[in-house]
Amino acid sequence: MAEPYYITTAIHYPNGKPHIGHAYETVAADVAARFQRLRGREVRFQTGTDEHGLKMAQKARDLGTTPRELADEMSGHFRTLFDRLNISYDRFFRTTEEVHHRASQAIWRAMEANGDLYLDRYEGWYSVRDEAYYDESELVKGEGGEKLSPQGTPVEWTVEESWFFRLSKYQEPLLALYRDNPEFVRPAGKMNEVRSFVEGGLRDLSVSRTSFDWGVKVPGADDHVMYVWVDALTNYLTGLGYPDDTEEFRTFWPASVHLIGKDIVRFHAVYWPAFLMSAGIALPKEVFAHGFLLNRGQKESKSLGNVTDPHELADRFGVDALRYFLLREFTFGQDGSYSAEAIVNRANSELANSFGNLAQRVLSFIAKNCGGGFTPEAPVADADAALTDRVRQACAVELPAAFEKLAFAQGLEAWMQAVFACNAYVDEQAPWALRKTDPQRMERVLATLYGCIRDLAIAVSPVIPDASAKILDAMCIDEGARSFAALAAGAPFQAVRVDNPKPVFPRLEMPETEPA
Ligand code: ME8
Repeated sequence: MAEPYYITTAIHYPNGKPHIGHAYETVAADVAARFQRLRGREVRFQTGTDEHGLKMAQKARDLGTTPRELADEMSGHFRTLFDRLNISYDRFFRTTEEVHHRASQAIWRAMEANGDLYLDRYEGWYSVRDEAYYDESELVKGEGGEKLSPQGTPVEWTVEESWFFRLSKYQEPLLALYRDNPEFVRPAGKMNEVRSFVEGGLRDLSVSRTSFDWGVKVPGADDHVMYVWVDALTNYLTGLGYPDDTEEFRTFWPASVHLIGKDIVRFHAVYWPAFLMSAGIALPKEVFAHGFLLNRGQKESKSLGNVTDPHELADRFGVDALRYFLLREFTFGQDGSYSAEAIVNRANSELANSFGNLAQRVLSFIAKNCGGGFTPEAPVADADAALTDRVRQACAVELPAAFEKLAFAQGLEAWMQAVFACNAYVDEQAPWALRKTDPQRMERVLATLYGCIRDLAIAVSPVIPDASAKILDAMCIDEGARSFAALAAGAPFQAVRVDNPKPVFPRLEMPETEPA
C-alpha cells in the first residue's frame, strides 16, 4: 500500500481579497493532490486562512471594523475562489477556530516543558507587512534613506516584554537536518540560502507580543498573545487533530510537503522544524518554495493599479485554461510572468487546437460514422503499436515522474509531445479516406486513437479536471477506470464507445488592447 500523502499550502492572510499569487499556489497544490489520488494514494490536502497578528488588527482598525469581522468576510472570499477554481481541499482551515487555540497552546506548553521558552525584553526591528523580526544587519535603505526589511517593507523599532524561543540552541540540529536531508528544502537554491542563514548563527526568537491582543493567548501569561507565526505554522498539525492522538494525525503526519512561496522559506525551513524538534514532534518531509507570479513582469500592487481579480481571469478564460496555463507556462520553483495574451496563446494552441481538436475530430467521427461504437477486428499494425507505446510512455511514465517532483511544466511538455504524435498519426492514417477503401482498418486506427485519447485525458485530469471528465464521459469510460493503475495496466481496447461528444475547449479571443 502506497504511503499516505499530506500536502499543505501556506495559509493566506485574509487582510484583503485573494490575488493571483494565492490562486497559483493553491492550484499547484491541488494538482499535486489530485495527481496523488489518481496514483491511488490516500491524500489529505489542507489550505486556509491565517487570521491573527498585527497586520490583521491594523487593517481592521483602518477599515473601522473588528479583526474578526474582517477575517470572516475575507476568509469567505478565499474559500469562494478556491471552490470556483475546483480546488479539492479536504480541510479549509481558519486559525480563529477554537480547536486551533487549544492546539497552539499545546505546542507552546511542549516547547516550554523542554526548557525552550523564557521571558525577556525584545528590542529590535519588526515589519508588520511581513509579520517578521529582522536584524539590523539585514535591513536595506529605501529611496528616501529610510530603513526597510529585505523584502522592501517598512520596519518599526519595537520594545516590549516578550517570551523568547531558544532558536540558538537549534543551530546544530538544523544543520544536521539539512546535511542528512539535502532535499528538505527545494529547489536547491533555496536550500543553500537557508543553510547559509543558519550557518551565520541564530538568535533566540521573540514569540509573544503584549501591545495588542488579537491572537492566541500564551498559556499562563494572559497579557501576551503568541507571535502570529507560532500559531500560523501550527495549523498544519491542528488540521489533523493535534494535540489529540487522532487517526488523521497518525495517518498523515509528518506532512509530505509544505508548498509555500519563496518569501516565507525561513519560517518553514528554520523556525518550524526548530519548534517541532523542541516539542518532540516529527518533522515534515519537504518544504517546496515556488516562485512569484508577476503581471507582465511586474509585482501586482494597488499603487500600480495592476491588481487582477482571479475571478475575472476565470470568467474570461475558463477555469481549466487558467489552471493549465499556470502550471504549463513556467518552471515550478521559478518566477513567472503572465498576461492575457500569454494565457490565450497557450490555451488556444495546446488545449483548443491540439488536444481538444484531436479528441473532437476523432470522437465525433466515430459518433457520425460508426454508430457510436464498434469492436475493431483488423490486426494491430506497427504504426498503431508505436503510437500506443509512445503515448503510454508519456502518460504513465514521464508525466507521473515529473509531477512526483512537482515539475509540472516538464510533465505537461511530455504530455503535449504525445498529443502532437497523435495528431500526426491522424493525418498519416487519414481514417476519413479509409472509410471507403478499408473500413476494418479505419476501425483499428480509430480504436488506437481512442485508447490514446483515454490515456491523455486521464493523465492530464489533475490539471484540467472538468474538461478531462467531459471527454472521458463522452468516451463512456467508467469512473473506476480513470486512474494511473488503469493506464499502466495497458489493456488493449476491446470495444470503442462514444456518446454525444462535444468540444470542451472554446477558442479564446485574443484581447485587442490591454492596459499597459
Ligand atoms: O505569507 N506569486 O500569507 P500571504 C506567487 N500567512 N505566490 C505568492 C505571491 C505571488 N505574487 N504573493 C504571495 C503568508 N504569494 C502567511 C503564511 S503559512 C503558515 C503562513 C504566496 O497571504 C506566498 O508566498 O502573504 C505564500 O506562500 C502565500 O501566497 C500566502 O501569502
